[in-house]
Amino acid sequence: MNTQPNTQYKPKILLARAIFPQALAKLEETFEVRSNQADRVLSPEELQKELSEVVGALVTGSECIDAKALAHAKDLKVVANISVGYNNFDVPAMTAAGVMATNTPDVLTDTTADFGFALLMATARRITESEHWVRNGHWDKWSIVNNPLGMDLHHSTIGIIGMGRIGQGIAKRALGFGMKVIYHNRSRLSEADEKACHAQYVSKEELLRSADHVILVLPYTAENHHTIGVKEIALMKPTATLVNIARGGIVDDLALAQALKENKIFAAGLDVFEGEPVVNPELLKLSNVVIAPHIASATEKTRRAMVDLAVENLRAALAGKKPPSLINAEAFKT
Ligand code: 8YV
Repeated sequence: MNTQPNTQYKPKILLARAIFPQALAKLEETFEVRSNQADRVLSPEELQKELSEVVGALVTGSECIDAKALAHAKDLKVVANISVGYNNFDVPAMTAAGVMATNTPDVLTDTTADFGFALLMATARRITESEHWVRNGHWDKWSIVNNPLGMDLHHSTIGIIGMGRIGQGIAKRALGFGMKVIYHNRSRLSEADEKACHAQYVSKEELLRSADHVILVLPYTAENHHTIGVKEIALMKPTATLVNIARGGIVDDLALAQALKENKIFAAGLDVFEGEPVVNPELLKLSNVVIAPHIASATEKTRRAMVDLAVENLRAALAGKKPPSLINAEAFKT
């Protein structure tokens, strides 16, 4: 019988947020894991200190990985985001520090597209507002006119801003509802992809003017901060809905709240907010906005797949292999 203590060297990694216990147990077989199953968001100072002591880190959109966070991270080789969006990464700073950056594309595409459609339907058909109406005792009779009347989705025009994988997933779902699909994107899709989505490329202004339902699915960058503000909302139809499943900051939340209050548009569905988890109190006062706590990718199956892909990225990077979803190829040294 081997009575020797297990002296196998385990590289130290940071797991910045809580994950599924089985996934943590698996990680602990290979790594010394500085875990945070309490799920508290680390302060920038705590994050900087943690990163100075590890060779790899698994983080989420709540952890900002910039030059300050990396200031003392001399042994750090990889930061794997458990998220497809990576606006929490300063990629040039990571590359300059020789740190590989990875994300989790593909595994959440369908789940997120499903949710985009669910939020759109809830918004257009006033589902959460209706539920509150019933719970608050207002339903005393069936009525043709005196109950929450919504807007149709079927055979209307959906305008998708941001036509990546998730945007295309939403377009394909819209076809089942007989909707006309128009889109705006940094670059136009190939003819084959446009055909597969039956989608027509238009300018942002034309999209805002002609869509019955506008849905935002673009990545957040400094350039598209407040892509939707007072000016853009003014172009929309008074009967239109706006859905944001992309990132807070893409919409000027205060301008949107004001527009919804004045019924400049019909309703909004929001999964993401400027300064989340704090939601602008002006939005919270309104009944024509459906609010969700950033859950577009939140099914158990998909969250497990996101964790698994992030771990695969981390393991590859620490084994000297190219991670499957490497963002900054320049940081990969063979
Ligand atoms: C994440 C998301 O859950 O992947 C994304 O970009 O918005 C969500 O799926 C969130 O960013 C937390 O990391």
